[in-house]
Amino acid sequence: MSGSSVTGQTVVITGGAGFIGSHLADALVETNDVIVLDDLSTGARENVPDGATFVKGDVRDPATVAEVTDGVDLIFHEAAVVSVEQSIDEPEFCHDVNFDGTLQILEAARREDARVVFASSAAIYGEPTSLPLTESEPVAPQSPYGIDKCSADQYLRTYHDLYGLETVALRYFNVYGPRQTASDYSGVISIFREQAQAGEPITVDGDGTQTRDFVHVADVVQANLRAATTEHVGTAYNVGTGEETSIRTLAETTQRVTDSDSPIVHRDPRPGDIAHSRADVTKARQRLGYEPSVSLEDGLATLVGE
Ligand code: NAD
Ligand code: UD2
Repeated sequence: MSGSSVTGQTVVITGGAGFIGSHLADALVETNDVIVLDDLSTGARENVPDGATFVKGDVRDPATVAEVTDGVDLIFHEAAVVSVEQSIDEPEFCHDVNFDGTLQILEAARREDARVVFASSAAIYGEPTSLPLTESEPVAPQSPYGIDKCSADQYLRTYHDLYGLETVALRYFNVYGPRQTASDYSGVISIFREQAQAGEPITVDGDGTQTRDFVHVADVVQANLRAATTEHVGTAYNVGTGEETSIRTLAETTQRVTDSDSPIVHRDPRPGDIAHSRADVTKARQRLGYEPSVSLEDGLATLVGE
């Protein structure tokens, strides 16, 4: 995994049994003391690499967080309820986890003087006013999920400005890769791949002209490793590729890469869906040395046979 090296650290990865967190654990476990805190609500124990210490627990619980972060140098905070739809159905529960849970982590980091690298989201921008999206794009989250990510993202900067805590928020665009579970709520790439490999119709919402910036999990890990050692802290960085792909093109590419006979069918558009999304990654490139390295075609190939 490219990116500046993190070695000899005591590292906590919340959500480390999940899709992104477990790839982060894989990248760190050989050269660091890695502790994974996860309640296994959507993560899987088998995702956690051998050599990591696994603690089943909740980021909302102060005693658990205090125990797990005792003596920690670096915290990657990935744990969250990631479903936008679930945040709309259960805003209070998702606020508890995604906002209050993050505050627990920030308070623990303040006690331990540990760096926090936080999984923020392009969801904080809502419908872009211009593309590509820079970090100075006005925030306008459209879901409780986006609001909680936006608030937490701002808290990281404030904890740096008020207490001198080393914090970095990484605003992930649409992440895909091995171990992303396909469910009604998961990313479109995992859903299309599962449909194509099962020979089921590939379901495009609306006319499929809507676009997203799909970033492979290997590049998200790269960004996290660079954020862990950068001197440019107390700020946020977009993590994407700078390329946008239409959902219709994604469906056709998935069909081809999986050599599937699945037909592509169009459904009703998703209410409130964002029309276009594409990251400007200049700030991460210049300050972190981040360089997206996995093309969508190559990235999709890593999923075939998963
Ligand atoms: P995921 O669901 O695989 O990972 C989340 C992990 O957090 C799971 O292992 C889950 O069990 C754990 N978790 C949830 N609630 C918890 C709690 N209360 N206490 C402890 N652990 C808890 O999803 P992911 O895609 O790997 O997301 C990781 C992070 O990246 C999340 O913060 C998500 O909001 C953010 N993110 C993801 C994307 C994407 O496209 N996947 C985009 C933007 C931001
Ligand atoms: C949301 C979050 C993002 C991240 C992501 C999880 C926002 C603005 N963004 O992104 O932060 O958490 O979810 O991956 O909240 N689609 C289809 N057919 C399907 C499924 C989806 O056409 O079977 C379309 C969907 O209508 C949308 C696009 O694919 O236009 C992307 O949907 P998504 O759920 O993968 O991710 P998105 O962009 O809503």
